Amino acid sequence: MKKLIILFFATAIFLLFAPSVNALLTTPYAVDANTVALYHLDSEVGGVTPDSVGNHNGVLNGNAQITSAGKFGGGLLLDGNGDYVRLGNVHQNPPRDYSQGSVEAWVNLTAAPGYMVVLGSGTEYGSSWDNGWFLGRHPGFTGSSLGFMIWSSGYWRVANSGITLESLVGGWHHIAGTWGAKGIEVWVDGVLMGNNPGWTAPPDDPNYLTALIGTDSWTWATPGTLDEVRISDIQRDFAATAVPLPASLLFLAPGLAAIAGLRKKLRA
Ligand SMILES: [Ca+2]
Ligand SMILES: [Ca+2]
Repeated sequence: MKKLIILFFATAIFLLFAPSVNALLTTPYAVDANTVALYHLDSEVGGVTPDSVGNHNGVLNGNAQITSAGKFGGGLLLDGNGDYVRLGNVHQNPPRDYSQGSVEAWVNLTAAPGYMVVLGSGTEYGSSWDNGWFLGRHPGFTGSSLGFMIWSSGYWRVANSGITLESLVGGWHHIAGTWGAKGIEVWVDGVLMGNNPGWTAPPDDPNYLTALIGTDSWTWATPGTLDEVRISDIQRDFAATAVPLPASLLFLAPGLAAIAGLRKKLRA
């Protein structure tokens, strides 16, 4: 009987504390109070793809097209040469908090160019001057890795993930960058891969000309499919959300213990 009781508690404790499953989102985001702009990239009409917030619809350029093969429903297919979506300044009209922020996307890369931007902001496409945020690879600042950087006090302030773009090719990955009180952060697949906690100031210019999906002002294009692009005015925490075990499993604990006890009795 004593062993049975021990077994019962051991089983119950195991089930209570069994490692919970970590998972990134499995359904598209909904707009919340901190969503500045959100693109499901499921549709376009006349070359315009909707912003779920409703203020900054994206304009497809080059050969950019909506494909059915996104992460969640449709996605944005880019050939890596002149393809992008222009958003305008998503922090104006109406004005949004620029003191902190997050930018993120799901990416399924087909290649890893030396210079590549998934999400960027600054001057116009082709104007060769970025001065907002930069989620991608810049060999001069992020080496061979994916990095996130902001143009702040007249220079790039960087968080480097240490993950090469090459290692991200050929599968879906969630990538994100944030700025604000926690410093600059870069996230990959729900893990904080690099940060710069000492730099808490925002990018310099809230009146940047435009944000771009899939490239930047230098035309450093991303080849592949993008989905679920979101820009927020808080520093989001992208740590993969713990999924609690279903309650039904906990109810199994006494049953498992009873079965174990019964077997013991039968053997006796
Ligand atoms: Ca989608
Ligand atoms: Ca093209």
